[in-house]
Amino acid sequence: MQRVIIHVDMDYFYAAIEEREDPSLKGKAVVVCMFSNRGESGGAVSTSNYIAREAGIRSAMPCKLARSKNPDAVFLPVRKKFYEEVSSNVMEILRSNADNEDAFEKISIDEAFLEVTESCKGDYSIAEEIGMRIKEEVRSSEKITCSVGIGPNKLISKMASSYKKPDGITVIKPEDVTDFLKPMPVKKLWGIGKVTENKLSEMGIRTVEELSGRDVMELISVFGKNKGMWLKQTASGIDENPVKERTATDQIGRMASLKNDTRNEDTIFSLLEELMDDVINKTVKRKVSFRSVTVTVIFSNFKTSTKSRTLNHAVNDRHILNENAKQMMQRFLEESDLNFRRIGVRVGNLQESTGQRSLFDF
Ligand code: DCP
Ligand code: MG
Ligand code: MG
Repeated sequence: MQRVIIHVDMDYFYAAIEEREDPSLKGKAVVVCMFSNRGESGGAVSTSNYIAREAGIRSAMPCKLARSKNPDAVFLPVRKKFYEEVSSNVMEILRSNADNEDAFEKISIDEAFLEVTESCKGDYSIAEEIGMRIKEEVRSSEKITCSVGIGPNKLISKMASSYKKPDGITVIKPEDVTDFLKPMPVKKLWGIGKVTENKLSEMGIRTVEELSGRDVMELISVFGKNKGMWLKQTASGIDENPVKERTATDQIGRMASLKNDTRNEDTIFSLLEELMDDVINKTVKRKVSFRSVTVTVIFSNFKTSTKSRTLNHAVNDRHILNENAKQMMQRFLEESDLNFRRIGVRVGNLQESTGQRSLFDF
């Protein structure tokens, strides 16, 4: 049987929760800001409600800039812990609408995939009823809205949920996939970033239809085998990835702001040490080894960049973490002349360290 997948994304999630908590915000522009440890002058926009978006306020924009775009907007600090509680309530509702416990995949604090192939027996009108029911359950339980996308795979359902927002529902049956994708600019394809968009544009490709019409060999010659094949498939609306739980606990990480924007190596590396100590202590406490190391830098202009390495095998070793994270951080320093604002390190692909010893044990 052809799969039927639902993707749900909450509408202006953090700001919607704030509106719910304070009815006096209704009708006003609301901006939720991640203030840095330097107080209200720093910080970036986490999200804003749709009234604020009319003034051009967007996620990741400096709060200062947002304020200049709409001085009357209400600015509120992020309350992440609280949003996480709301998120887990929502996720429980979504999970309970999936075919079974395992047919569920949370992909961020406000969105998830669920497979409903069996519940709807491949019938899209039943799938739509499930989608409507989810919206109703979320609304009555949490007093916030979400947008729902339904399609034959994750790619299509994900793109469908953002097609009509807020409070939308979009159903794309297998026979409608091509028409749905055709006119879209390639950057709307899930997984295509700025760099790929620019490369495609240089090749004269702007729409998904133009991309799907290109010969796969041509795409491979520009992007390499994996990416080339992926582009061709994605433009054709094909995505065979299963809906599968990726527990949030598959990673352990820490992030922190530098006291001032800086490129001073001592300052940066000493904060990195602190973060790595924390991370390694958590892995020890949880008795896990890791196979990947990721370093993130947020630059003074709020641009965010990450580097990752996969190790040959899982380890729990402070020195290996140190060495890899430092090398990646060094690369960041070499590649950019911007000041660093915030840095982070995390380990992933965690495995239980079953009695296996590492340098760290000695
Ligand atoms: N978020 C953040 N910083 C970003 C992007 C998002 O802190 N740069 C947080 C705030 C959002 C939440 O994640 O509320 C979910 O992100 P979405 O991209 O789903 O955006 P929203 O839910 O806010 O709005 P939309 O209605 O467009 O989904
Ligand atoms: Mg959202
Ligand atoms: Mg989202």
